[in-house]
Amino acid sequence: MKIYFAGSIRGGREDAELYMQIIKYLKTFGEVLTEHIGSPSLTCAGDDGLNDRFIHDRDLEWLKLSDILIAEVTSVSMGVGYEIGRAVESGKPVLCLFRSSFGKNLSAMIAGSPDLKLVNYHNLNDAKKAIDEFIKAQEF
Ligand code: 6K6
Repeated sequence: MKIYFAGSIRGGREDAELYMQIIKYLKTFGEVLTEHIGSPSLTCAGDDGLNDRFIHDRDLEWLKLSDILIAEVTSVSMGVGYEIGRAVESGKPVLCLFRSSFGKNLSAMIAGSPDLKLVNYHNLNDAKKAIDEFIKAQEF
């Protein structure tokens, strides 16, 4: 199974360590095409040498190749929202993981979408359970 993990980059890297842990768990189910999202060396201000058009086209290609999208949506990120919208439009199963205890409000465009699965969670173990259930529910 090919998995697209989406997490904030320019929206802020506060959760980068958590992304890394989630990606590590996702790798037990299949190939994570966006493993770099968890990298501590990827900063919101940094430049990894790639231009934006290249990143956009490459990431959309990976999204097309993916069987599912799993997004951590606690940090507000325009790119993650865009990827969720593109995945929903192409009929991919989408799981959004949100930590409501963090005190942020989730966009109504995610919280109100009937075309994705939204799970409120508190810690990594909760996230793992949500991932287990979501993957089990898919028909591959
Ligand atoms: C590197 C350092 C600063 O900005 C970059 C750009 N590099 C990116 N590399 C890979 N994927 C990216 C990059 N920028 C955005 N994305 C995609 O959008 C990822 O798949 C993330 O899920 C999402 C993050 O969007 P923003 O709006 O938080 O950057």
